[in-house]
Amino acid sequence: MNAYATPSSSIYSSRANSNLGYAVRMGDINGDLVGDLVIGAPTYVPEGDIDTGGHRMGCVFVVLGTGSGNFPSGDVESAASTKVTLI
Ligand SMILES: [Ca+2]
Repeated sequence: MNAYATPSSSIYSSRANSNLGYAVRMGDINGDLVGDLVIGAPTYVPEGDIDTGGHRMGCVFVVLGTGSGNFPSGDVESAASTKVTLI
């Protein structure tokens, strides 16, 4: 048995120091009976916004699960269906 199975999905942030995955919860956000992910990135600074270093904004991303039981892979900016910026 392989203790390190290959993941079916991989989600990352191309934004430096975003701390994507600091908090992760799963639930059915859109009511389609398929599990979805809510992923926190407490120090995420959206593109175009100024990174002041000591006072980062943060974001919460919602990534919807697919009917096959997987999640989209790639940068969270494109994988997420919804992004909420915290200020
Ligand atoms: Ca769902």
